[in-house]
Amino acid sequence: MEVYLDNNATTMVDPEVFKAMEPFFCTIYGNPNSLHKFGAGTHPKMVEALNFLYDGINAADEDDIIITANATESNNTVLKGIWIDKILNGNKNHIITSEVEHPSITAVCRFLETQGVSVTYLPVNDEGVIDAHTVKEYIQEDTALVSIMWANNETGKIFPVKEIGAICKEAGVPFHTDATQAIGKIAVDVQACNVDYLSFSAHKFHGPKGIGGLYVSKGNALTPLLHGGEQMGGHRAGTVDVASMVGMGLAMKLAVENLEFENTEVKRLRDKLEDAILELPETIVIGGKANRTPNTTLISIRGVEGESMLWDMNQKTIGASTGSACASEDLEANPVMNAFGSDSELAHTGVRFSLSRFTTEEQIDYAIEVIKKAVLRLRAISSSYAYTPKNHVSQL
Ligand code: C6P
Repeated sequence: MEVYLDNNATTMVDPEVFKAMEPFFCTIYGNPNSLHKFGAGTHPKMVEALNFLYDGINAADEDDIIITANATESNNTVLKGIWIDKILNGNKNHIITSEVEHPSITAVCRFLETQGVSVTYLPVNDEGVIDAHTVKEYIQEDTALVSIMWANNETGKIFPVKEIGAICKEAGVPFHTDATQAIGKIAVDVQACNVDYLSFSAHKFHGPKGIGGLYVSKGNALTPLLHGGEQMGGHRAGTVDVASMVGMGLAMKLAVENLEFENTEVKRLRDKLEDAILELPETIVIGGKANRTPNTTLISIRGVEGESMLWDMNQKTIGASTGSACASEDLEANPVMNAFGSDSELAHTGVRFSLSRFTTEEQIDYAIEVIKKAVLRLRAISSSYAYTPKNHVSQL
């Protein structure tokens, strides 16, 4: 049996989405900016896709949704746009973010620091989230942007975006949230949360790879990252990948329709898997169980290297991860676990399991069986497990 439990890295394209994309490769293939019928023929489905995206995040008609290549591009567009417009050409010089953002935020912030920008990286509390009031404490006169993710990709922890949005609104500071891991898992409402910029990637919610979006609230347009043609109203140059845009739109619609299922059935299977692993001694859910996306669990299994666990599971055709897929070749301790103040052993023992609406009960039963055996095997040969005090983990 094959079991894919790495849906926070990417998801299978929903077959319905794939079917909707197919005509746009060999039949309706015109350039949407061409004036002839081949170009115009793409428009109805593009408009429909855009409407699904607006509805999916409750964007207002006057707001903008820019189609990008992925969340990485959306995040870069916001941070670099703010830098150009509010810092280089304005009187601001400070950005607030968190210590546990995806590298497409933190690496850009590190780059901006080399350019003289001051960045505050807020730590997470014991539960793995930012306390909204710390955002308020750190906002300064020259703060150009607050960028805090909606949900963490490794722990699944949901951040208090509504409170942060309200704080930013009151302070007159633009608020960006990376909602890449929230869409399709929990309800996302940009208006209710006073969001100015929001990033997402279609492949995290059963759409295709290579396409994403950036929501921009009315009046908050930024200098584009990509200059060129007049596509996207001049906000993002380059011919739009129509097939992928159509796929992303439908994937968003289906994601919203499946939210209830995600928060009942997918959550039930995640909890079943988690509870079974937690029956093993000296295992903990990093950040605790409260307030998480329904599909994710990051579990530390003392004495078991995350990579060894992945190896054993892979032998039995189960795919999971030790954290972010883009850092999986990096043998440094997991930065998210470090942000919790975990010790170095714990930081190497996390395994992330992320389910989807396509995960089945049989797959979870099989995974439980394999994981339990793997933990016993790996602990039996682990010197660190044999020789350190048994209550080590429970003290954390
Ligand atoms: N996280 C993970 O395994 P792209 O690659 O641009 O489609 O998505 C980037 C991205 C941005 N923000 C968050 C919160 C994300 O989780 C990701 C992708 C994957 O956790 C791959 S590194």
